[in-house]
Amino acid sequence: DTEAAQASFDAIIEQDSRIEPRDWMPEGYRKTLTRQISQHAHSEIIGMQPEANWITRAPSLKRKAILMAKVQDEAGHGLYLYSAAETLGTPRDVMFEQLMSGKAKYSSIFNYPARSWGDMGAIGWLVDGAAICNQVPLCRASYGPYGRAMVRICKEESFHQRQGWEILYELSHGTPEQKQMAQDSVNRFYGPALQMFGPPDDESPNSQQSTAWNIKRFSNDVLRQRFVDMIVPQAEALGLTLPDPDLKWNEERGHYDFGELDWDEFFGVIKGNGPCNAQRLERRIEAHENGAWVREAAAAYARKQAEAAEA
Ligand code: FAQ
Repeated sequence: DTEAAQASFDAIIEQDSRIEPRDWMPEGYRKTLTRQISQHAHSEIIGMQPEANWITRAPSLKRKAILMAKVQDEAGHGLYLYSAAETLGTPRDVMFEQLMSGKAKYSSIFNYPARSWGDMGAIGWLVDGAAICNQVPLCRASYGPYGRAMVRICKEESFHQRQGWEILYELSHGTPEQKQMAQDSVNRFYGPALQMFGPPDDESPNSQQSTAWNIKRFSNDVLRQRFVDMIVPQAEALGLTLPDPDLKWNEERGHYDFGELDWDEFFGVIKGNGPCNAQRLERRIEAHENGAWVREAAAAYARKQAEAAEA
């Protein structure tokens, strides 16, 4: 009965152990995980667009090969995460539909344009850097398939961050124009990257319950602070500055203080009004439609195989 099932679920959470797909779970737990994991999958898939935009314009064959590999990794992460989300009962088609109709959210960061090669560096360093800070604790999320997916994904994200850092390093040690390009990219991506961690804790409606269920391990603000503390010395090593006049070491707190972010901008972007929201969705729908023949062919092949096995 439900009471016994709930008690066993509570005990698993209490022991900080794992819930697996066949285990009983409260509807709210299933729902919030489906929401978070599918949003994460959508982010990976939409997140391919800003960088794919630069594959044909990479400055060398080697850079092109690296960037192509990174974008392919993102596709892999997306598919991996859709698989994890499907174990909770929502079919992939339904999740695709939610994305394409504009109902589902994906990370705010991917609604900003990638204007220069320097942006490939800033995306790798700051966006993948923020993604790692947020996702390493998710490796211990209570839902087994999600936690295990995160372990693999984080390994690849580390390579992504390193390649972004290296692009910026090269640029900032190049000509004055190249250094300026790197600085301009960091200036544009810094604020939006900090917003990837979500709204401030006192405006984060899901945090409390997700923390109680051992999905979230640290609050949005705690992880944002961890990220700022991590990137300040990295920016110094790059020879670049972070565009925040309030950024300052606070001896007492043992952390860097930083300025208030533009939350009106953030909420505007997640409502669909960012600079690239419409274009991102348009491209995704177009790609989905262009792929219809592949899905049809795969389904026909599977049907034939099944018929042959029966005969
Ligand atoms: N953008 O109550 P909370 C990547 C929504 S990394 C858009 O705090 P929660 C790698 C939130 O969904 C990026 N929406 O929510 C890559 C909620 O709305 P809802 C993806 C946001 O879930 C790099 C509402 O605001 N990473 O893709 C954002 O407890 C380079 C209230 O917020 C993940 O998804 C935002 N930034 O905490 C790929 C990580 N923040 O659903 C390509 C997994 C919040 O109630 C290139 N997700 N919202 O309608 C998480 O850790 C959490 O979901 C948070 C939000 C921390 C993002």
